[in-house]
Amino acid sequence: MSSVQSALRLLFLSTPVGPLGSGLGGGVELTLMNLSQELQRRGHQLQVVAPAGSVLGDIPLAQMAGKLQPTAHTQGRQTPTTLPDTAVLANMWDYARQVQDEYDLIVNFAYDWLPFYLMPFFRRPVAQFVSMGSLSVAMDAAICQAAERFPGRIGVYTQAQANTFACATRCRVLGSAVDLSLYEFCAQPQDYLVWMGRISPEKGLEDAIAAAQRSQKRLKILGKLEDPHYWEQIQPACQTAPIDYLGFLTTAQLQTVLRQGQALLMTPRWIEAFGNVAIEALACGVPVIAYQRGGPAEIVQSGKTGWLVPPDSVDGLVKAIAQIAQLDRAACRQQAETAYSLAALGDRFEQWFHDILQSD
Ligand code: HBI
Repeated sequence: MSSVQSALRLLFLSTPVGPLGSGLGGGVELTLMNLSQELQRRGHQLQVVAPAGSVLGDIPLAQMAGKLQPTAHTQGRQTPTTLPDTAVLANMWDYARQVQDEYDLIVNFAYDWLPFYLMPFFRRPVAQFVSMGSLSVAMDAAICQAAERFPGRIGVYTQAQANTFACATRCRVLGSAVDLSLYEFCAQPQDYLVWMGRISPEKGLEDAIAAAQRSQKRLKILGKLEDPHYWEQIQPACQTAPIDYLGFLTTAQLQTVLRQGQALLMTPRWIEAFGNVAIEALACGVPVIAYQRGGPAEIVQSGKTGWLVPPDSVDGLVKAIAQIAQLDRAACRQQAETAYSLAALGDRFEQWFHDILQSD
């Protein structure tokens, strides 16, 4: 049973950029799957509202029709808020308005303006889980106004992510987690490196390809091909580098590839809010070689469970790849079990929800 007094009735609203299970929602899909499973296991009642076509294990789902929302991470900082006609985001929140009295707490996981604007229009408290760092003036204003007006209601993955907002000190750092039972430790890796993530410019895949080529190591690439134009752009480098693109795999499939890797390369161009792929790797005993920026910089214990290198330095990646042998695969798994288990995540979110309901 949960550590808070009674079971909570929770309504979670997902990202409107794609159905759950499509990979378009990136790390938020994994967070929603893991958090929902753990809270349901603890006896809380919850329902997840998401675009039609979503799948989320055995978690009760309310699927909404409507046009998907343009992704915020590819727009510019001055981009005005947009809402397509028959927007799925609007339909999701109209549903939430109708059912709100059946729930104790509403939690938004969409990185969009509307859910923030609607907070004072709801009778039930709305909590905001912010899944990326600062991307636009409009969202920064929405997030910091909510932090001001509704203290304690803004949750984030990491302090590095919170620090990208003016209201950094008013954000609740909640971290992330993986279901460790889905990841099998591997002590003896094969001779290849791994890169995982949405294939989109902000993830810096071209640097991982360059580093693998200079290290003469095969690179296996996993993830949703989100930006075909960008993929075309980096193809020339791929012709000469030994790479395999394996597409967007389920967790069960991806961990069979990931666990046998010598290391995971993380090359974020932006402030990665967390970097769930880092804890997926650690859970398999795979060390993480990452640019020292954003979430991964708070996860990797450089010299022990991976290497942190100067941001955007391919030389730094190559140097770290040459020093993989110094890293301890058992320590990687141990770090995941200590800090990134579902139980640890469930405790952090339960406490956050309890604190919100206490102060409501
Ligand atoms: N863009 N507009 C919008 N809304 C989201 O919820 C959103 C997004 N871009 C990316 C994204 N969510 C997730 O992939 C990240 O939060 C992890």
